Amino acid sequence: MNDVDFPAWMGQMQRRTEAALARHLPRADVLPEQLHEAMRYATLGGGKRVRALLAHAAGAVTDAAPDRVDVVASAVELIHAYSLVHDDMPCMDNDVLRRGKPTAHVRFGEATALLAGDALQTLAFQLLAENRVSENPHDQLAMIALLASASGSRGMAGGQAIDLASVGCQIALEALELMHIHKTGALIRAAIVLGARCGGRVEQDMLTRLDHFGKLVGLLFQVVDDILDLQSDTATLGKTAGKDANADKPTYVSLLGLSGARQLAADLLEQARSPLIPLGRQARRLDELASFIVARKY
Ligand code: GRG
Repeated sequence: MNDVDFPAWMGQMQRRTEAALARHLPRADVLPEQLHEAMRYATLGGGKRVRALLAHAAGAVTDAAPDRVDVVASAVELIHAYSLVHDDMPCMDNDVLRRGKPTAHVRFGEATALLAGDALQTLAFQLLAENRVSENPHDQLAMIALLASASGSRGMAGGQAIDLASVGCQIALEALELMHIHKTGALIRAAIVLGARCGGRVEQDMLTRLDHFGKLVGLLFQVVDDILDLQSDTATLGKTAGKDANADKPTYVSLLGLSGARQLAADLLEQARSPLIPLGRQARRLDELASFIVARKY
């Protein structure tokens, strides 16, 4: 698998992630059927799986067994799917389209969507508690704690709270960065560190480098997301384009202009690559993923 080119590797890993998620999610014919159907609807059959790809690419740096990485990659994708379900609800971003199909609350109603998000989140932690992802039980507990803090009030949920509070406000670039380090960046960073920690060959210097890469790539992801929100269209994105400007949300484009945001993305890409250099060829999928994040069209 290491010999194939990047698009082939990405396709293989996306299919692998889809299969792992399909296995881990409750079957739709098991009670309560509608809740399980909503969980599967929100998680399967869409999404780039960037976080799972990053986990596998980081696992390659520490010679992690792909079966173990599947577990952390699935857990992170379940948290991501839950965040999208809740983010799309009328009490938050109030959107009707996600991954090219009606959002979960449009399809199943608000109460079921809320519960599906809740259940996706708890399933993520159940996976990490029930499946061995590290030789050392203390390390495994630390990995569970890492995912919890990346998802909670000091991570993604906290970033979302800052985001909701910043609508219609003028904020400085540093405040925007702080918001995105939490809202989008924390889970991306966790995916990378968790993937690496599945491996047997984990050195602190390696983890520090990967974490630094994750922080920069998380920001990069958001800068590109802001550019796409303005530049792309709803059909390509699979979600409503132009949402941020319409909602009067501060973005990298609103603060820096389009060319400033593009320049920032180029700078962040260059900075993100640098901590990978001493990790050599085993880090090449991470490097390729950083480029993919910049070049992506949706
Ligand atoms: C509700 C607790 C809670 C948090 C929501 C992540 C998030 C916080 C909201 C999503 C809103 C949003 C559009 C954020 C911009 C960055 C982002 C996470 C985009 C969607 O991620 P992709 O592009 O989606 O990886 P796919 O569909 O490819 O998985």
